[in-house]
Amino acid sequence: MKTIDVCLSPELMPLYDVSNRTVVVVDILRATSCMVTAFANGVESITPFADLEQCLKMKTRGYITSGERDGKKVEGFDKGNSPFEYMDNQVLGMKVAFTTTNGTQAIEKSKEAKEVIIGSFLNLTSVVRYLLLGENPVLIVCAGWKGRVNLEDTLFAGAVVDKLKDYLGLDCDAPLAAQHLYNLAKGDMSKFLSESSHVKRLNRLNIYKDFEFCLTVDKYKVLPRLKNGVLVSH
Ligand code: 3SL
Repeated sequence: MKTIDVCLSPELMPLYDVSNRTVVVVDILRATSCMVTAFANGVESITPFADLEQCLKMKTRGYITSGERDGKKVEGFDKGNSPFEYMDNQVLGMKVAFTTTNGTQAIEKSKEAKEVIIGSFLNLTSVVRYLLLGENPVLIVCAGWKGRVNLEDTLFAGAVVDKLKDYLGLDCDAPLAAQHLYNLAKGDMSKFLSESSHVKRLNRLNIYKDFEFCLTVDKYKVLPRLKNGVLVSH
């Protein structure tokens, strides 16, 4: 039976052999929600970078540059990490170079996987369908916060596990824990997350509307995937 596992922090990646797995990278608040929004709004590609300077250099090659650290847009970059900056033709047909505190670091750490796709609540069903039809064992990689576990990425992992539990075997207790948490939270995820560390962090930065938007389930059908180091959705 095909299996599904959850890596609750990128720091735990050395424990997993991903060479035969489909990895789903998730950073609900807000990197992967932003990426999914950008593809749904017609971006051509997103090149993820772990390093700020390398990302910024892509400006000279005609890329839109997106840079976030600690929740804030980095000086010199065109855009930050709010999904609302990637809507309404703002990135239509463009190539974006993207770097964030945790999300693009998690993508970087997943590059040895057989394939990498991008997950968020915004494209939950597209992710679930793809995993169901695929042949590879699955690993959901939660971006977390600077190596620490966070609730919102764990809830997304739990939602995926919950929908696939009758078809995929569970590798260890992390998917089980994520699934239980999701079932506790799913009635009101917004309330469940209101005390979480990153929601408090975003609130301190006066970022409120992104949180509710990133919890919207199945707003989009796109499924970004990594091809030769670049995210595309076709
Ligand atoms: O850590 C990340 O990659 C970001 O998504 C964090 S933030 O939501 O932009 O603060």
